[in-house]
Amino acid sequence: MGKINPNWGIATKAIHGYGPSDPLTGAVSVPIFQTSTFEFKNAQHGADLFAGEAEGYIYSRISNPTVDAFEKEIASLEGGEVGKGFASGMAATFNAVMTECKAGDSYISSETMYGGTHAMNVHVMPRFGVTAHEVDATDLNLVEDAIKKAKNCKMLIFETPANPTLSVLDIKALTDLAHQYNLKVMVDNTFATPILQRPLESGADIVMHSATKYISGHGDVVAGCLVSDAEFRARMMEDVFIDTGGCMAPFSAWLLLRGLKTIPVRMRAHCANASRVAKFLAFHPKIESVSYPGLVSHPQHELAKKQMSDFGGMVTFTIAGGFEEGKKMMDAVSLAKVAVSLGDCDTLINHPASTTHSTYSPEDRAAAGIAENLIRISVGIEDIADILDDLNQALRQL
Ligand code: LCS
Repeated sequence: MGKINPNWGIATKAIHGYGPSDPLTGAVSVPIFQTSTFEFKNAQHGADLFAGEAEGYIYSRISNPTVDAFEKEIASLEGGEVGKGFASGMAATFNAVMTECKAGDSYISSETMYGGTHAMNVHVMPRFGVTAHEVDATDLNLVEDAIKKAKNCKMLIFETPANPTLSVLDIKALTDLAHQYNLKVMVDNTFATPILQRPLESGADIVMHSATKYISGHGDVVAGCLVSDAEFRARMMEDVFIDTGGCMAPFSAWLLLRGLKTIPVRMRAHCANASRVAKFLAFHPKIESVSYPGLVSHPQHELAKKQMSDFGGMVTFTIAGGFEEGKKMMDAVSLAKVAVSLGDCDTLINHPASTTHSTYSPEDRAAAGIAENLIRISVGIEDIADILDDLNQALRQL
């Protein structure tokens, strides 16, 4: 009973992908193993566990049964061998890059990334002698030039759709290119989720999530994860993870398991609502431009159709009159909440240049295509009529 079947559909995996019920009690909801440490059978057992000669739990900074269940679940959804949970998305990205790169090495990053990832690239990594080269990854020639010029290049990292521009990158083409140069490829799949896009199926080596977002879905946890093969995970555990402490808390894992059970239905609702919001804004006279991968006007609409099963819950737009008008609109919404983060049931509205992407210099923001007057909406799963009414009344006040 409760055995994982790799042929299950994605909605079944979302509910049963962590495996059988708790063997001790039969609890159907995975118990929260809220413990820091695990009792050894005797002193020799402790020594054997530390020497890797016995399997079992030692200490929750290394592993924990609730976190294990989440890791199995996310690996099942992404179609990867193993998962690893982290305290946050940034901890996941940092662990992945530090596993591949040491002092003297470099990696290539798309220039359009979450502001924290950009800051890690340009502020944090140089402190460790690791260089990130940021490039426009919509252009494969630029990526190849950067790989050729980079010294001891080990990795390519990118997000698609990207935060916040929603530009879409070709996972298969970038992965094939990077593999010609023996680079590991990590795709930040936060915006798409495994429901809409599974990068490992296109050959990528590592998938990363800010699980804070759609994986949780309820805006109640900060967490991250990676899905990869077992070799990468073992190397990461040994070289970086265990001794730097970015572990996921058991309660976070439990919230994420709970969130994941509904991710297929939530994503369907997010996509349907976002598509309506994008079309509404596209025809509104006070709106200058709208970006949504589902619109035919989106520069990579055809690629998005090929690579994703739907277009996601994020929409960005600019208002005629610039950020001053944008501020007025953001202050006039009443259902949507002015907040960072995304992927919650609640609609959230945000100005990236002054918040999530304020880590970029104005020049870097311009290069990354992040307009100073761009506004980002994480479209929630409220009734679409109420979301549109709210945006409409806010735009009327301009
Ligand atoms: N990757 C993407 C695409 C993100 O959007 C974020 C966070 C991260 C990684 C980092 O994950 P965290 O450590 O926060 O779990 N994005 C945020 C945003 O757009 N607003 O607030 C956080």
